[in-house]
Amino acid sequence: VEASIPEPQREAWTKNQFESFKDQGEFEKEVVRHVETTLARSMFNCDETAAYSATALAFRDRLIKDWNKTQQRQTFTDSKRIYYLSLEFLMGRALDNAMLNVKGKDIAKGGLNELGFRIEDIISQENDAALGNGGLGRLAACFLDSMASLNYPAWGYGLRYRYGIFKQEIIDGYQVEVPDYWLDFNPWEFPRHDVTVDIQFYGHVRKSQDENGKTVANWEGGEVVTAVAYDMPIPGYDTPSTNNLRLWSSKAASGEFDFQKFNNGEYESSVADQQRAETISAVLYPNDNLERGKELRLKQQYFWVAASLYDIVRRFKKSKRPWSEFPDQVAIQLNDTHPTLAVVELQRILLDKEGLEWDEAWNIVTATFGYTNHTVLPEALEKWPVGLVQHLLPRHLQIIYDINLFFLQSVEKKFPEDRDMLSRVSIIEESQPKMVRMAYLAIVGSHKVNGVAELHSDLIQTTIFKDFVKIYGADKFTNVTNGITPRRWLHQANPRLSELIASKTGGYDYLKDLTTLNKLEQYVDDKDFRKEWAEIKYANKVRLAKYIKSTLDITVNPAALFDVQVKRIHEYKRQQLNIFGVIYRYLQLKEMSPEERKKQAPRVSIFGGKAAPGYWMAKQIIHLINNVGSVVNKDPDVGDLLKVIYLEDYNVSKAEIIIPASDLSEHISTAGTEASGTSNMKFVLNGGLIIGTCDGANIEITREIGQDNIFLFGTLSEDVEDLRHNHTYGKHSVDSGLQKVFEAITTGKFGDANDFGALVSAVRDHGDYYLVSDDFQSYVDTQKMVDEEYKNQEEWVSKCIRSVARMGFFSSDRCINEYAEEIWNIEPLAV
Ligand code: Z2T
Repeated sequence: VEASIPEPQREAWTKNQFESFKDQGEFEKEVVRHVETTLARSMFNCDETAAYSATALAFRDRLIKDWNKTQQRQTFTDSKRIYYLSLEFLMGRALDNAMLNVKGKDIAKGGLNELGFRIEDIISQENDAALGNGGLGRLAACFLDSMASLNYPAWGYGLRYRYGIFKQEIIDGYQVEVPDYWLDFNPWEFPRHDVTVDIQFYGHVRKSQDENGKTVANWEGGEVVTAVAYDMPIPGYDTPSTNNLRLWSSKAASGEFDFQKFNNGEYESSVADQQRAETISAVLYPNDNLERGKELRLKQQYFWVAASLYDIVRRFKKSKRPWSEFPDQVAIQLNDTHPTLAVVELQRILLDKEGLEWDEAWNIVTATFGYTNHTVLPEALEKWPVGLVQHLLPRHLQIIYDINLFFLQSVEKKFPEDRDMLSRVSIIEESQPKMVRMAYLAIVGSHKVNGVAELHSDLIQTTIFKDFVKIYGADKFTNVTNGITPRRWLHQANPRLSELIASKTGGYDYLKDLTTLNKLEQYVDDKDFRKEWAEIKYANKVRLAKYIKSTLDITVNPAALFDVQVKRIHEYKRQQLNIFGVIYRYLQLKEMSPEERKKQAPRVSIFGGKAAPGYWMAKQIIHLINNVGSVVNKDPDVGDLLKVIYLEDYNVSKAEIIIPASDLSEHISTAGTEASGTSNMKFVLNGGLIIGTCDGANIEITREIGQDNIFLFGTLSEDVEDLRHNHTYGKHSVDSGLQKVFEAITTGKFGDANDFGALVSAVRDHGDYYLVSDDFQSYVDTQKMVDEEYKNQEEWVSKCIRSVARMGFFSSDRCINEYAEEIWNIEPLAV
């Protein structure tokens, strides 16, 4: 590395190697300096907000040096970079993570104590960076952590939303959305007012001849919006590598036109233009697994993609390499189809701006991109009306048509006798109105397509993309099972368990190679170890119980089984199955004699998660859960045996409290619908068991930890189609246990029966698309097994330890290494 650094910079380079604070004194001095100068306050006046700001700034100073050097090293060595394009990055809080990654948390804890603060209070001052909906956005955040920790030269590109996912309040049992303005004071972002890109929309295409008589396309007119870069440092764990997350913010272009308007006294319309421009990056669309086809969303996508590609191409051009080497320097991963316009934009740049021939350009494009699919749900597959694309991006539509033409010609050549094939695989759906199928465009424009768990990757190859497997061969399609970062999801969220694990596995190196967790297996039968393990779980449950008491004023018994389902509310995730099961349990308890009741295992059913604001059915589910809670929780017949809790505003920082406190968590989607799931991995890694269907990553978790350590139930994905078919032909009657539940609901036991009519009739009268009735018996029986097994605590804890020992596979480090080898062809940069 040294030799590749130009002489003048070499000295500066070798100074300032990776270091945290020398000692507590140095940290305190830095905090005081920031309070007194950067924040212009006196220590006398330093409250928790100021202490947070100063601590964050002190750590930020440390990160900046490593960050700069990482970027310089990548430039000097001219390494291939991976660019991860994602409309969502669900980062959560940054301070705790930064302290742990640079190994400065103990110093900070002591220093803050000395200054009169508790570190947990300071950490909790920070707003979550909640620029995502759920699994897809959190996966992107885990990937950033792994890419930095493994020293890959990687950039994330996204949008700097002024409002992240809304905050959820529960008022009278209903979800209420409150805007999440999170940017008030954000020490983790660096505005780069000098890094801007002008982005064009609308207008028209004029063809002309260049000096060689070649036809060239000129995209003219329309309007321009400026993208401004905001950078966030992404520190790796125990390495100086600090990568960059670049988020684009929109503002009005300061062109001639606006200036004139301003001078002509058209002040109001000039301000209106400004606001219209800023609208592009104003708000995150709050839908998980649903696309609604809004024009502003398409604008967001092109704005972000065009700015990012401009940036990437600009960086490549500095290397003065021939275009043919672009894919040797650049890999771009499409996180779902949201950034698919990048395929078209790169082809446009190469064709219209750089003058390459179609085939040469197209070979570069397809060698550069990889596409990750995250769902098979039809309502989530992106399609844009041709007319809208034509209007907003006229040149792009032409290029899409050309891509489609060449693609269909090659298909016709290969399958001359299959008449329907062309219309089936066409990027343009010949519907009314015509639609651009973004997933097909992403497949055609990429060299690799992957699903996110084995079952999911098999399903996409045999269902929604099966024609493309015929066309391109199976090698283009692959699986990369999702993973999670053990730094945040074990070490940060569950420090005591992390410490216990470190004491038995030879220190914290397990955080860099999670497979070494297997050393724990030899302690499964060690009574003392089991005791310590159980004590930690209990302490985590006490912490959650306190949180429940302080936010909801409900007392829960930490000795009860904590049964948790926290994730976005969606019919396919089947929170309705869970709450119907809870009602069934309640009805059984009510029927029992006091003696019988004494034999029952106490349970706390904990729910959390947001419904998309426009998803009426999901909101009905939230309402039902809350109403059941208000009946059950005050019923003296039931007492501690059953409590039903709805935790408000589930997000990353709350997950860090909830997940370590679970005994049992629920991952009960209709088989074949949940692409992977990632919270299932988090719960098991924190020593909780899971109840789940044979879906997504549950299947691989079972393979790794063994079927004795997981509670599986329900229909298999290969049977789903037949069952649904039976429903539509009326060959179906509602499960008898579930009928009792419905009777309780419809007789008004949980409030106005009319409120929940739709939830009941979805199952009873409208085909039960998510097979709630089919799986009900098996679910209830399996929950009964859980109750029995929980009574034998020694055995239960053994299962938990054994499971954790076998979870090494689910690190996002393993996952990133697979992407790097199989898709990106990229190597870590030694430090
Ligand atoms: C999302 O969170 C997921 C898939 C989507 O498909 C969209 C969103 Cl916002 C378009 C989730 C999957 O539902 C989940 O199974 C998976 O674990 C996660 O992405 C990460 O791959």
